[in-house]
Amino acid sequence: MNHQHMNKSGAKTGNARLLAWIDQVAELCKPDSIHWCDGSQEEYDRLCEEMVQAGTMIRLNPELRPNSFLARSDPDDVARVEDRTFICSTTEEEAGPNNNWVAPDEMKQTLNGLFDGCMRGRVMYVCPFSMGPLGSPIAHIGVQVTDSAYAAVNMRIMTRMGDAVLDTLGAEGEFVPCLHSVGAPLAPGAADTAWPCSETKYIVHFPEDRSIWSYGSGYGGNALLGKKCFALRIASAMARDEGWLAEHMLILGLESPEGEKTYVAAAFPSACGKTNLAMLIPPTGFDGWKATTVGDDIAWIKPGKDGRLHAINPEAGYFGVAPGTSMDSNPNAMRMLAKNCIFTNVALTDDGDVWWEGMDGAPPAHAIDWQGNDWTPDSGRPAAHPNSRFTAPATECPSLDPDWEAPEGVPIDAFIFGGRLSRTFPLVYQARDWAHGVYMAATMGSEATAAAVGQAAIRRDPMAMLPFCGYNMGEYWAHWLAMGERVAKPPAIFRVNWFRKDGDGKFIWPGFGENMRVLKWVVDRVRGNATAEASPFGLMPRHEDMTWTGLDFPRESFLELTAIDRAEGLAEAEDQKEHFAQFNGQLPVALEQQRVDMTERLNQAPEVWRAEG
Ligand code: O2Y
Ligand code: MN
Repeated sequence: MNHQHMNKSGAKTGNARLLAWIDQVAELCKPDSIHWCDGSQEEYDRLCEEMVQAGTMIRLNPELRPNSFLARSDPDDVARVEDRTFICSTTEEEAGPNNNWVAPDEMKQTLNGLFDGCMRGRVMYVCPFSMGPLGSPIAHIGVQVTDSAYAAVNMRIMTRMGDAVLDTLGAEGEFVPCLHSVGAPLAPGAADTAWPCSETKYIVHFPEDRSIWSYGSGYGGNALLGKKCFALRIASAMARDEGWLAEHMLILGLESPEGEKTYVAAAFPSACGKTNLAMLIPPTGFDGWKATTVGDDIAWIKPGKDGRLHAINPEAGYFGVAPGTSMDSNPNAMRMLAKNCIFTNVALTDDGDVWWEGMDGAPPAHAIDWQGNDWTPDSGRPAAHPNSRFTAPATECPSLDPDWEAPEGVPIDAFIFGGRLSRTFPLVYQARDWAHGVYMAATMGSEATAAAVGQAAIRRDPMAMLPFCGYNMGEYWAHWLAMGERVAKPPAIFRVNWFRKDGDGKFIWPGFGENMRVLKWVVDRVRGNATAEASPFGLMPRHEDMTWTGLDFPRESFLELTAIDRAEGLAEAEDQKEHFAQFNGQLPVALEQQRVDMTERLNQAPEVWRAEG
């Protein structure tokens, strides 16, 4: 076996635990060779070129999309696999009803069987990576071992990866071992496929060991282990033990014309437009305001010496959904994708560029779809897979915040939680206090289906963390409640809903850049510059509390958008009972008390409450 960079005297790391783990993994997986990724541009270019030669990636037209590639996955390997994702804590109760659980010993036996010889005929890439700026007190190190060059190059975009991480790790440093295999060993002389993977898939987390094993998939969150597996599932358990928060949140900076900067962190369920909000451009009427991007998906948040919570984006790139991204919905993202990107499962145009549904302009007359077949607008099927993705370096983002790599993070003044709800919930409201805010976040969710008749069921996604919390959600809520006590100045908490519909089923709120109007009220509230009206749900703006320059949004529409129907509110409070009941043994009493208090406020409210002042 060829151990590049790795011999007794010349190893690039003296970290005994890392070297021992690599030896153990190599012995189990039996790769043909081992390559320690240095993280250089040359290495990235070489691996991409090798994948072009192997048919795994297509180089896009360099004149239209310089240094960019298209990969097409196996049609059965196109998304995260939640039903194959496991949290293997010692007891089932520790994992909670929000996770799939198997006893750690039993799972290790299964995995040892699957990983035995799984890298035969392949290169084993060792990718040391830092989640967060190297050396930041909020950052943590991981090492991903993978037999996928696609995973290795994506990890170079999504994390700080390579030799510099080994230097920071040093001889004694801690790291999270992340073992990944596509689960497709190659017999001697056998031809490879463009996207090797296995029908058998396991995405497994051991929160007590702080380790990750992923088998069978080469796609996204299943394979780029720094992201959902480490930065959310394992990190949420670390955060509970160490007194911080690992959250599914974007981080956005908002700078006033006077140069006052306010940072907010916002959680929305997957595919609710987080990247759009993270890269928002203030609309007409907000001259002199700037919105800047720190992160679009994950925030690690620790108490600072100043009594505030400080956040970093642990990632170094964006793995965003392509369909729907356009100059209309997200001009910053479109500019970001001009070069140095990897696209996965989008369509290929005849001039060697990419295309997806919802991109600006007319669809191409002909393209090659995400499965490599001819496609025309009459084909009757999408050209790009609905979960097709771009992987883009953060440094390509035009709205990147100047402090996005500040080692101490940026101070967070507001947490914003949102869902996709066509009724009942107003545009925005503020929590009365920390415990009320935790309750608002713990009960958030989106409609499971369009509400054709009556009230659609809400699929609850507390803090947008349901698929990502690495332990019992009830305990996680208790941790959130406790975090409010750990800092002198906890952020204010808000709920938003961009998706309320009128009686004709039309969205009332224009959304996108206009969401800045809501953010401005949030900023005004945390700075003590705006008043609010107490409603049964929380503190709400009146029409006159918000900035309307540049948008004709009549007071009547605003009242419709913010009205609270008592019967709908009470039905919501009743529905929350069932949600809470799942976490019975671990449900903090403070949250049930908040539910009771809201019911009480609704019972005392008029049939329809309006923000009329
Ligand atoms: O399907 C996947 O593997 C990607 S899921 C994803 C990717 C980027 C950001 N967020 C998500 C998510 O599911 O929340
Ligand atoms: Mn996400």
